[in-house]
Amino acid sequence: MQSGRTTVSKFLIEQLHGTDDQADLAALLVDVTAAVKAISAMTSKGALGGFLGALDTQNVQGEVQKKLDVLSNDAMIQACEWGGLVAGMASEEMDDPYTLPKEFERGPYLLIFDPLDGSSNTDVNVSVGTIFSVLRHTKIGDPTVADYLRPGVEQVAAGYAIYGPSTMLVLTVGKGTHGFTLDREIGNFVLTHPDLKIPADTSEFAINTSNERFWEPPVQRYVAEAKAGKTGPRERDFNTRWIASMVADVHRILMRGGIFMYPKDTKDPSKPGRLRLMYEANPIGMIVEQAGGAASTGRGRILEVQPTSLHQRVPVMLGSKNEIARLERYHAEYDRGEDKAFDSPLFKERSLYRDEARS
Ligand code: AFP
Repeated sequence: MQSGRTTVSKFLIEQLHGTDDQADLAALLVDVTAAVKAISAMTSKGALGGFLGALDTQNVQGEVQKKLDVLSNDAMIQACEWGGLVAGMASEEMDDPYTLPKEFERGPYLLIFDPLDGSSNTDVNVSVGTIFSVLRHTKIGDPTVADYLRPGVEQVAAGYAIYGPSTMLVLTVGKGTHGFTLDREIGNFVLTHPDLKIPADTSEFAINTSNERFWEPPVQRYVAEAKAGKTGPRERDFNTRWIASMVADVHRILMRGGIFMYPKDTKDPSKPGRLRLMYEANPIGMIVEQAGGAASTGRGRILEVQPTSLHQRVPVMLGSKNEIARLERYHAEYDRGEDKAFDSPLFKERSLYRDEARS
């Protein structure tokens, strides 16, 4: 290590010193970084690695699995199952929680992860990521599904890795959000972005606008007002971005502000949102809150949602806190039937959306 550089293990030992988690949590997160380095190596090989393309299997949500989804899942399990630090693991790619082989000691944590978020982007060489959440486990014996179903406020650590032009790790143990960059020559994550802060205000938003006609009216109102720019009620121009890889969109927001929305929509009435609570919304919500931002369903704090199933979906709105507060206000006004915005000319032209959403 070059002098003056802080590696992720040194940083974690210092951050957790004197806490209940001081020995084991740092060790577990270092195991997670080992998996992240392996996934980074696989994703960066691209077509040369032979890892691109889909398998003929589906995950529990009926999505076709990519080879890299499965390989990344295996990498996380292999890096974290042996050390006596986890009692069990759950992931987007496994229908049920993973029970550790008999020979491995059970540890004090549950690890929940999305091994390769945005994996539909791998074949087109766009940034993807790994998201992880850590809960304490104090019971004896292998955890049941019910042991995992705890709200995001109980997370003791959360983070993500982004496999972009550089590989970065962004994590929190509840003491701010911090970013590390992988130095491939020495094989270590080095602290490069301490104490990240999301600006409270922004003029940039990320949403998949192809779903606009399926959104609820409060989200349609927010986006219509932003798109109206200087000539609309917000009296300033906005900018949009959509990478279709949540980690990459969130990373941009941590670097320069903005908001990300994957709201509830009526496209598939059986799904109250696209993103998964336990391994996408909760860990990213903790990261965002620890950086001074907000993470909401539009009607409440994501981290306070009581999970009812491992793979449940949730509406997600997060980022610069004043814009998230505005979205929550729009939802509250709509729910109280006090939303005057729908009398505005912005919506007269769009009565189709309004009528569809209210019906
Ligand atoms: P995949 O992991 O299946 O590519 O899904 C990525 C994701 O969960 C999230 O990372 C994106 O923000 C969102 O889905 C993209 O959804 P759309 O395909 O509807 O844009």
